[in-house]
Amino acid sequence: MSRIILHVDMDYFYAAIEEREDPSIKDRAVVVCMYSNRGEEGGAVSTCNYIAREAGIHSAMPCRLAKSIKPDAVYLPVRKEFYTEVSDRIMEILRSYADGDGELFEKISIDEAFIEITDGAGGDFDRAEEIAKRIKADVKGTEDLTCSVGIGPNKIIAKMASSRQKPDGITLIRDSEVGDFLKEMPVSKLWGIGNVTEEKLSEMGIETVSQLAECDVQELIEAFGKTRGTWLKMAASGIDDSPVKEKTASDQIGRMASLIHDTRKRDLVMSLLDELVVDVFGKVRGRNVSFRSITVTVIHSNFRTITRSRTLSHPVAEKEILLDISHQIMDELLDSSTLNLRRIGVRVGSLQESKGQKTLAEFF
Ligand code: DCP
Ligand code: MG
Ligand code: MG
Repeated sequence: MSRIILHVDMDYFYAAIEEREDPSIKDRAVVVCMYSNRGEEGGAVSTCNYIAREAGIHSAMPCRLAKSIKPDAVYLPVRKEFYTEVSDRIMEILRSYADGDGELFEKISIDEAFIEITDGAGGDFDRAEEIAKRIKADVKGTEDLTCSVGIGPNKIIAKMASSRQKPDGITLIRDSEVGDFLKEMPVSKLWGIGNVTEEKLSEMGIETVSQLAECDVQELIEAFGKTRGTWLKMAASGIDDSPVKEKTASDQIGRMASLIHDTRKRDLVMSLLDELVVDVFGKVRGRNVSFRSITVTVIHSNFRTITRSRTLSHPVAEKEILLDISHQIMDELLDSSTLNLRRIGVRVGSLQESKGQKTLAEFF
């Protein structure tokens, strides 16, 4: 059975958040600028909305140039912390759809992530498309932002598919369609190929992905070394076995689980929460780390996801604290809505190695 992987990328992310915060600018060109320490003159465009893109403005362009092209656009400074908060909430929503209780999830930048849904979709690409629609509706309903989704049998294909129809699109590439999808693509479009590789391939007479796929692997290995050469051949052939796995997973330990049936009965919810806490704490112990943040997630019967976190003043590794704070947060979450819960999760983050520190109990 083919894997099914989604890649989600938010549309004109920073500028879309600014539009949402101030709807009066929605019909105008909006440009978000990263000003350097040289002030407004030295800045570069972080991103812009699609109206500004039609005028020729794009990321990394000097702001001064953008202003000369379109003096009547709205220019706003980057508010990275604010966008990060929005991103964190979106990532929680996306994670809640991933197989393995949210384990098969990989955030790759502030506005994009891979979600494996092979099991969730029962291996069926049509069902995967329905899930993609639900995710888009969920993100739109919760954060009032749109995203584009690529669906494919592996990460490379999913990633390239998501940029096919932007904004607000879904692009589905089945296993059997991978060859056609890649065929006439220039090598520069293959995810993972940068300018240097592109130039080197061009010198070898390779311009398209299909040319690369047909190239003798030995020739690629001679030019790029074993690992990279083999990877190029595989990627161009649409083969990518790399797992969906959080790179920063080392900084978080969490678990999610479904309630036996949708409910908001406190004792049922808390007893599942306790099981999850015990499990998470076991892993904390196993890795000999302390944590500084605690996050509880609930997914309501209508699939709406809500997340709340607490950051402690210093790292701890105490089960009682984890239990206590998880309960507090869960009580708040139960209070905040009358809907039944479908799934719940608990996660600790901001991990630090416990350097031989012992808890009080271990001294006796
Ligand atoms: N970003 C940045 N500087 C860049 C590229 C991006 O600061 N050179 C920031 C701003 C973007 C965010 O990262 O909003 C996400 O990058 P994307 O490449 O996904 O671009 P957008 O989401 O803005 O647009 P698109 O709709 O094309 O995805
Ligand atoms: Mg984006
Ligand atoms: Mg992106």
